Amino acid sequence: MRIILITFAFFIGIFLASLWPVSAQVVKEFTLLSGLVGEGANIWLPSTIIVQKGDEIKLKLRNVALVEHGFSIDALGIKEVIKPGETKEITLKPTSEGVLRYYCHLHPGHVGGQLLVK
Ligand SMILES: [Cu+2]
Repeated sequence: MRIILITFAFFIGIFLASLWPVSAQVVKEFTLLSGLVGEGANIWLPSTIIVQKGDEIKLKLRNVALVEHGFSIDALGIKEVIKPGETKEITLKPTSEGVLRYYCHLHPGHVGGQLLVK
């Protein structure tokens, strides 16, 4: 009887271990909007995003304006153009701490923001 219980417990343990995730890949997702605020000022919102270095990050860049806008992060070599009404997804993984500026490379007056990597 004792050997049956030990064998049963062994197989239950193997079954439970198979349910445990080997590596939980966490992707942090943010949606950024480009549009008009106030009297014709273009802006990327939110203006600050805070992440941890090494995080897998997905940015959904959504242009709700009537003209195309750019999205650039020079430090990561990112340079995208998003058409009106379009949502573009990019993924990145900052490997060092710092403040990475993001901005629209098409319009100098377009207010950008910063990606804070802690
Ligand atoms: Cu722009």
